[in-house]
Amino acid sequence: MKPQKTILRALAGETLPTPPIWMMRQAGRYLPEYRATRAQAGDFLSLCYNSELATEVTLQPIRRYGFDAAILFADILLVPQALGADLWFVTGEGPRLSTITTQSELDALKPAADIHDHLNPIYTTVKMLSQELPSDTTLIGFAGAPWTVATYMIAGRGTPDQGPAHALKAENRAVFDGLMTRITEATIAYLQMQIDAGAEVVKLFDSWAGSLLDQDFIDYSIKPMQQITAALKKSHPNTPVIAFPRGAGERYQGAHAAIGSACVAVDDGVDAAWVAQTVQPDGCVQGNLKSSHMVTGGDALVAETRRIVDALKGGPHIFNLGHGITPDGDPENVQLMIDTVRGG
Ligand code: 1CP
Repeated sequence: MKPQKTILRALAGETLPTPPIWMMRQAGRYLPEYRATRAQAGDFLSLCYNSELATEVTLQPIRRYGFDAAILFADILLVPQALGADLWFVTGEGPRLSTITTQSELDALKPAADIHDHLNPIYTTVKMLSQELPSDTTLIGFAGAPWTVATYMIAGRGTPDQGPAHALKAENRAVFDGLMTRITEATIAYLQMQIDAGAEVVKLFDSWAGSLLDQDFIDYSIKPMQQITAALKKSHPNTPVIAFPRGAGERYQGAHAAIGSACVAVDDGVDAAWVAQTVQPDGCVQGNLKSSHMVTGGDALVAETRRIVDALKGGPHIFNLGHGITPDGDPENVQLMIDTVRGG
């Protein structure tokens, strides 16, 4: 049977007259209603693990804008926490984790099969969403890709150049590879449970893929995402995967085939016309609009949105930003972007 929802049709390879649309970080601090619910939850992690409130913030941008997809409200760092790492958020700074840089620290992590008790509230959120979403809205589940998750587990925080992860890769390949394997196994198990709970699509965020050079990019960004995609194809053959190797540049070419994903999400570092010529012939593409347009708005936002829609109209395309909307984004600019995509 052919899919009915626009996002699923685009992911199945269909070229639509108007691209379906959603936005990375569409539930987030730029929305006053998100800030209110987050205050009610107390802190960010409590919001992630409170299924009612996580469902509420996932639905907020759907109610306000009618996006074609909702993305589960959670975080890529819940998997390290489920594996036994300590995780907390420092206000105004970002995440902090206990670090994994030695064999004994790696050995102390839980097996991948043991993550589900901890992550059960997330599966409950997915179930609640699949019941509450409008019938034409697609539910997207997600996880971090192994390299990106490993960069946080090794450094214990976000890093501008992923230096600590590159250093461990160079100095203790056995621990690095062991950690990558553990994350890969946990990610497969986590996404399988999200799909069983009702996620119709899953997305892999490799936000720091761009700092992997040459063969490392293949070995640590492409291959783990390929392994996860292949495992999901086996267990859940009808669930499309969106892969986002952010910062891949020219290496977006051939990424569909190398990963085996239905869709490749591109950041704003590549040109839409180049994407149309070299990436889109292999399958659905998503992304590309600079997030800063959500801050600045105006004619430039309209012109750039039209340019991307026009460049990618000859193939399967899901309209999105090249990265998440920032907290200083203006909710009215989001509406302007949507009106431009839908209204021409
Ligand atoms: O204060 C707050 O309310 C927390 C801000 C916030 C939010 C809204 C964080 C902390 N995470 C999230 C939600 C989130 N994170 C989603 C929800 C769905 C949606 O898109 O609406 C998703 C998909 C993520 C994924 C995520 N978390 C990524 C990959 C995507 C990306 O942005 O590159 C990464 C790298 C993270 C880690 C993380 N979580 C939060 C922050 C501030 C960060 C980045 C830390 C850093 O390196 O600086």
